[in-house]
Amino acid sequence: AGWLADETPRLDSSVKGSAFEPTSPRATEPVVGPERTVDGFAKAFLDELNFEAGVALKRSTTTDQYLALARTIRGYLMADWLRTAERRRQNPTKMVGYLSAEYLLGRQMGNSLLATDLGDIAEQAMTSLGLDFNLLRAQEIEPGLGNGGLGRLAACFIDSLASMDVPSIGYGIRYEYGIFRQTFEEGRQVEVPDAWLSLGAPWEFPHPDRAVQVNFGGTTEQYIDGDGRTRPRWLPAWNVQGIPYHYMVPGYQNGVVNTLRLWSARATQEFDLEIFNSGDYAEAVRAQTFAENISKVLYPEDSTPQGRELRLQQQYFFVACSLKDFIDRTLEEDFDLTRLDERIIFQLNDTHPVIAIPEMMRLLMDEHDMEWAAAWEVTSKCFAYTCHTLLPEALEVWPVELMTRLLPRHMEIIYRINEEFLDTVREAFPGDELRVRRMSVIQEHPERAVRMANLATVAGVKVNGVAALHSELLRDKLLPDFAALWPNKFTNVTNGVTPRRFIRLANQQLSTLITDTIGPGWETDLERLRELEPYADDAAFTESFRQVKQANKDRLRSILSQRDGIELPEHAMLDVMVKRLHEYKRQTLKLLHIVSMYDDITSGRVRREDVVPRTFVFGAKAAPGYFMAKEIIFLINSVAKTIAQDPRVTDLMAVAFPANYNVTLANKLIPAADLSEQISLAGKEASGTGNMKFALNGALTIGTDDGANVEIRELVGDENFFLFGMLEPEVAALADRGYTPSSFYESNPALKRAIDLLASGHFTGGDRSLAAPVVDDLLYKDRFMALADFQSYLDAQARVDAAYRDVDGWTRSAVLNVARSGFFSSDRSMRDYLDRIWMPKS
Ligand code: GLG
Repeated sequence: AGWLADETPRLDSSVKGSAFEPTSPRATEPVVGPERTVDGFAKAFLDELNFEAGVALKRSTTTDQYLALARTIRGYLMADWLRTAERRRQNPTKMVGYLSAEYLLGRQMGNSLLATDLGDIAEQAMTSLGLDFNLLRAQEIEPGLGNGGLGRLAACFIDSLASMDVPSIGYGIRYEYGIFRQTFEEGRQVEVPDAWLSLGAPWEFPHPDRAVQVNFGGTTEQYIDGDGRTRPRWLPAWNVQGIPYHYMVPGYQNGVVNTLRLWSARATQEFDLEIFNSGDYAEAVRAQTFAENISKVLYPEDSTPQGRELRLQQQYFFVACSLKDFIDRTLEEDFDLTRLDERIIFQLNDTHPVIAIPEMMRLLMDEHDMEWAAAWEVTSKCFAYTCHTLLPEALEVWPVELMTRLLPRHMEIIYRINEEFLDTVREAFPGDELRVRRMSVIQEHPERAVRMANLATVAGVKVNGVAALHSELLRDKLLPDFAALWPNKFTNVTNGVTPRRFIRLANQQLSTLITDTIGPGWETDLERLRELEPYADDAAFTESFRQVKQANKDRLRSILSQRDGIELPEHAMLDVMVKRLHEYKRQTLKLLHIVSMYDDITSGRVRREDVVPRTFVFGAKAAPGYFMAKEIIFLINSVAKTIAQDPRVTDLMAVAFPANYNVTLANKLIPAADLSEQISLAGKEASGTGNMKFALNGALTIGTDDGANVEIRELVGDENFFLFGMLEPEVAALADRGYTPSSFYESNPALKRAIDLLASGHFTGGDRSLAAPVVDDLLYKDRFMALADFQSYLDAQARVDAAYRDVDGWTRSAVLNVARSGFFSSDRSMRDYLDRIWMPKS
């Protein structure tokens, strides 16, 4: 028996080519998926359950069934995945490498069913087996590998890239714990770990055989190489392994499946073995835990930097894995690295992956023998940087001390990049040492530290902001010195959202109405929504449109009742503010409006019959260490509870704050909303993307002149948008004059009443101290000028009420919001990135 002799394991550590390179000599296997029929699906499902999981249907749990269903669906994507990879390998062209520390993916099943157009077949197959399809779908725990807008944007972008068949790969981190699950205890946020992998992970493909080693610490030294040249080298002190986990990124019904490659950290075997052989088993296990900590948990910080050593380890870890993966495994063998920019452009999603720049220099010089000048020449063509903020305190800086300790070789490279860069500055602006200091990649005060945004701007081909206003302020206020030196480096790409997940999946009824009205195809050509404009005055269409909105509201009421035990009134305007809890976003301004409305009703200042009934919905997580944000959550919950228990108002207002706002809940909430709250202080919200989702689902926006609100208003028209508040230059002028919130409090009776009522303890069981942190901050600090915008906000809310009373007028505006928001498809964003940054024509 010859096969008995062939048992010696052959270790193959030289895996070459991208993920699915067949190791057999057969270059292409004919890949066929399971049959696209109800019976074929049911059979594939039973095969998964019986032969992969080893469970009989009648003994199976809901979890077994969910896992088998997920694996069945992914089976249908597999052939397309293999084919896409093969096609790209056969015809290597320039690729996009999206480097992002966050991907807020949301549930995978619905999206996969939509991409494969298997929804009906899958549902019927489950029914034929006596299973509840929707119950199974509800089992999925969404991968919450991101905090908010930045992570969700990355997820929308990879969806668009696949739907547009752009050769691309997403690189990131497979956090074992994603964004925490939020619960409330006595109205206060309590964080629970998000063990999203605990019941199995049917959407991922681990490849431990393709591990990559990542080094840390130690020192550098000079040595003489074979050609007698003095060269630097890194003598690292410790290392870990990065294990790639692959996720399918299906395009929308186009046979394309791209890859998202997320890295998980593991202790290296040598490390392990050495200690193990010394007899210290406990120490070996400890070392493993230490290594695996790197990808253990997502930092739950949003729009604030987290200057922790582990965070820098995470950043370098995933970036080092990704660059190595691309150069050693994805690129053709022996490709001339001086032409690397012909094969890849890495987009840096915020400063989190910026350490990739010195890492690329290190790889090219220390591992591929390139000289500095050649390495810099090509490195400075391979990266582009997207900035997502305007708050200067949110830009990452890493202490030189930490950087030197963790990545000594990179620190050397950064110094040299900076030296040469500062020479350029001195040449362009002779004698201007102040400017040199401002632009330096290294800051000197309050401690020596590396400014990651400066590094990205120096090395990047382009720097972009995420909405027109933001890109302008980024260029003129945040990085004006760089803009003076390199005016052409700066560009804008306004954010977008995927219409597949946020219209087709989230709002099936609206999607059907749209398709019935303008025909199919708008999901990948969203400007076609314009064709709805004439129907804004069509009685039959607007009636259907209203019915869709009402159905979405009814669905939401039943979800909130089941999910959170929140009972909402049947007929009321649904006024929604969902986003991370942040002072600049001004949830407190919304709260002041609610308290003011409550006060007007209870004090008899307005007649009950003049009140437009409203349901206010909040959804927001606060960073666990963000004291004020957590106090604001507590106060919102306190106000919600008091209002719910006050019979004087319960028929006119309700406040709901369902816990754990996430992508899954967003998909239920947004389609139901009448009014979208986008009320940040002008100049502070870089873009916002929730604002786009609401407009596309037929909510009207009440908003400041900030971020992408500006472009939404321009497109939908002033008369279909409720604008309020100071403009950015007015904000800047007020800040310069010196802002004193108490003067607004003293001079505005309505504002004074609202704040006094909040402060009185009325909403906090008579305990004034419980409201004090928020109230005192508003009165004496109010960094984001909520009080200055209060009156303007109230006036706009009065306009909202008046508009809502005119049912036809409101519907008309809502339809026009949908029809005119096609610009906000992330497909358009991707086209802009391609044209302006990744593959410019000129
Ligand atoms: C940021 C900004 C948002 C922006 C998002 C995506 O705060 O305004 O829409 O990125 O660009 N940190 C974020 O979530």
